[in-house]
Amino acid sequence: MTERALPLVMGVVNVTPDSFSDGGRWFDAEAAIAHGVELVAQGADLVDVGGESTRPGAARVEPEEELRRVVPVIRELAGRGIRVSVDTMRAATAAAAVEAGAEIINDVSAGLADEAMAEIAAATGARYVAMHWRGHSDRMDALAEYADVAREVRDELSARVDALVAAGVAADRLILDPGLGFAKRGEQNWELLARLDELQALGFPVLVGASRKRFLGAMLPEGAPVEERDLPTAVVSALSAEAGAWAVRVHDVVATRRALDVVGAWQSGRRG
Ligand code: PMM
Repeated sequence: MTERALPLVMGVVNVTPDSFSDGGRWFDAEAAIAHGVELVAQGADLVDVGGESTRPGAARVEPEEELRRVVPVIRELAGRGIRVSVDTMRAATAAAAVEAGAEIINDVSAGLADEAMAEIAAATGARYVAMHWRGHSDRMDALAEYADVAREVRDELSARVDALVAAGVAADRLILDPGLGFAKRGEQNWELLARLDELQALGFPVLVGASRKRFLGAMLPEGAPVEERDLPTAVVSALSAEAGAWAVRVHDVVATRRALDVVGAWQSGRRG
């Protein structure tokens, strides 16, 4: 049995007033910074700072407002030695975030939302998460049509890799993400998770972002609070570890850390 490294835990810091998953509780630089520090204390390996909600149906945030939200938070967290990614689809925000200390650009559109992104990603030399995306949140539910979801997500991401590399992004800086919930219905998310190996076959690290998403809420009793999605999220983290994911992006770091501790103990049992 081969020993595999456990995935990194990426803790979510949303600096937004309208995120579905934490109700905008961290819409304030100081609160966001404190939350990022707390997530690291709980065992996050890096924190993902975003200033624009991508919840289904969400409207876009003005570029200046997005910058105003994320840059001070990133500067402070990175200044404290915390590894930071910036969750943005905008090249200008990505550039400012890297200048402020972010080491990863997490672009849920894989460069499709802003044609300047690939060039900026190349120029910064930052690592770059290319997530599978078909369109903005106000219309993504209508775009969830696939004959074979795992094959199409892999092929569409592979095309993005080609475009990014052609624009100068080094292949060894790339991380891929199946984009759970983005133009995907419940059963399509499960199929993508079950067939994660097909995405990994492209040869890049894979990030899994299932945390608190609708398809997990659908397993719970009607009206269950969003925090109840943290247990199913942690189980997805454990299974993602077994599937060889590079990182998991989660809101509740404690639960995922515990789940990964269990996976680690199980794996060490295999070694005897
Ligand atoms: N999901 C959300 C936001 N950013 N980034 C990546 N790479 N993968 C994801 O699945 C993803 C993401 C959804 O919004 P949230 O921040 O409210 O969870």
